[in-house]
Amino acid sequence: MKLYWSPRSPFVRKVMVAAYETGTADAIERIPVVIISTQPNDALLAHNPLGQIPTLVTDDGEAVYDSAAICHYLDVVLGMGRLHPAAPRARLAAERRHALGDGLSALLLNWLSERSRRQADQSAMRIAAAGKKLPYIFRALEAEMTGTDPTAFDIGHVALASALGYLDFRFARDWNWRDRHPALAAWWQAVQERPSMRATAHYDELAASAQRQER
Ligand SMILES: N[C@@H](CCC(=O)N[C@@H](CS)C(=O)NCC(=O)O)C(=O)O
Repeated sequence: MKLYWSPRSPFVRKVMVAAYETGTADAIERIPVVIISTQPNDALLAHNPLGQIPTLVTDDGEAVYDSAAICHYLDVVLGMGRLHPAAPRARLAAERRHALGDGLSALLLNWLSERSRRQADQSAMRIAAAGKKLPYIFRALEAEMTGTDPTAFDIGHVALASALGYLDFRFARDWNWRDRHPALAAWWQAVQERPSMRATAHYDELAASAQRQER
């Protein structure tokens, strides 16, 4: 199967973490894509009308999107369903964590895109609105991780880890959350050691190639 992929996307990372956790990573051929929000990618649109990554194309030619559906496909259709608990309450808790992680990733992507615009075009109100939500999100995350089984790792944990990884990748200098959220910080420290997290670390291939050209 083929995955339209970028090393800079938190949603792609979530899918790749799920792939390593479910033992399906070796069956995935990664197709690198550079996403430019103002220029939808034609090759991607041929499979996904939303023009977004991650998009998976199965060996039968079926397109699967978005990241939640791809994780479900890898884990429940191809795998043993270990990331998607079957018990209703456990599943509900996992899906809420999943939503929180994906919501944080989306907020960070919007924030980065707003911040990347020319100063005169930036909306101070949008940036302030994102800033207002962050403490609420981190309070919820701290509550999630307080008194929890530190070894549990379901699809919600995959999404949370992907969002925190993206925060470290793009906003490490802007938002020091660790001191005020010790349970979350301890969880995050431990989770980064998982082989699935180590195998999927973000990098900016565009910045690296621009630096090489300058030399
Ligand atoms: N809900 C989607 C969000 C994916 C997403 O936002 N992908 C970004 C890159 S990280 C993208 O492709 N943006 C291009 C666009 O929206 O046109 C998912 O979970 O897969």
